[in-house]
Amino acid sequence: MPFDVQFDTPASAGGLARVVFDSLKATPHTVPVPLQILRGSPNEHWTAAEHCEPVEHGPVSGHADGHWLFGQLVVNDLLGEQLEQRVAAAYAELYQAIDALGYPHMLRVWNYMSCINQGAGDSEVYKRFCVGRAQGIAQRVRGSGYPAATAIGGADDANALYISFVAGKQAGEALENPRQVSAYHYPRQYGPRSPSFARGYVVTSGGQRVLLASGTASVAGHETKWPGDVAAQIGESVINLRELVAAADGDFANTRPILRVYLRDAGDLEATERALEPLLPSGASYVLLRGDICRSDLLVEIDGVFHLPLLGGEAVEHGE
Ligand code: 3EB
Repeated sequence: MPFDVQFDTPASAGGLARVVFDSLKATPHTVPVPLQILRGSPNEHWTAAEHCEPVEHGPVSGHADGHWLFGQLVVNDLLGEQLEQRVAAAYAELYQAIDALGYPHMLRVWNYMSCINQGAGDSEVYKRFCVGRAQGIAQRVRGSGYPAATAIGGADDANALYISFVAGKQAGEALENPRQVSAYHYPRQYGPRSPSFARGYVVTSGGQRVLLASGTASVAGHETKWPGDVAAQIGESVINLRELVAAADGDFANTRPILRVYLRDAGDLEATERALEPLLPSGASYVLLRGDICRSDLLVEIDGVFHLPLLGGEAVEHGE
């Protein structure tokens, strides 16, 4: 198993990361997600097969086990004229850090930022974030492609960008969704620079495969489906997740995913649970968080981790 993710474990030392929801405070032992919890666990615990040690490089800190690195970086004073430059600098530092620490393959990135939908047209914070991110990772994206990613708004008063990530000593495989235009090929209407992320990323190790699913919303082709209808958007999002799992040769119904569900309007909580519960595999667990989705007509987004069976005929690592 490359790594495992569980909700609601008692605070314990060790592991790759303890992700704490509804928190603004990064500590050497915790990775904050600055979004209010509407339902579910206060934390996510990422564990690894090997012993984990703290690592640090410049503004990036985290834990690593020799195969995987879970790290974080907080950008303060995000908003203002320098937003693109600040994001670009943060991403450049991120990629410098994973190189220097010996985990050069970026697998998965979460971006939680203040005021994501503030500003009109190309001046919207999310679109400017995309410009900065693209500048910061220019030349740095390797053969394995872009990482999986999430970009969600919240903690508007914090005026900050909370980046957390998983990087690997070895690359895995970036994955696209056949129902969706790749985000990095979105047309101009969505902003001056298309979003730099893959729909998912698959890592294989120790005979196991793990799919890290990007933020998945009600987008088919490149268009928003079902504006104004949260239940229908959930249906479309789950179809997209199912297709993504199928693209990784998995069977959605037989997975036990650990999900983060982001909801724009806390008043949609009950409608969301009603729509979501029957669509998820029985082994699924999720936390519901209050967050703004990067397109203002999107009401809900879902990301998470799926453990998949090893593909038939694939070599299992030797040496055990
Ligand atoms: C979409 O499908 C919804 O910019 O990192 C989802 C996941 C979305 C990640 C990102 C944006 C990002 O286009 C938006």
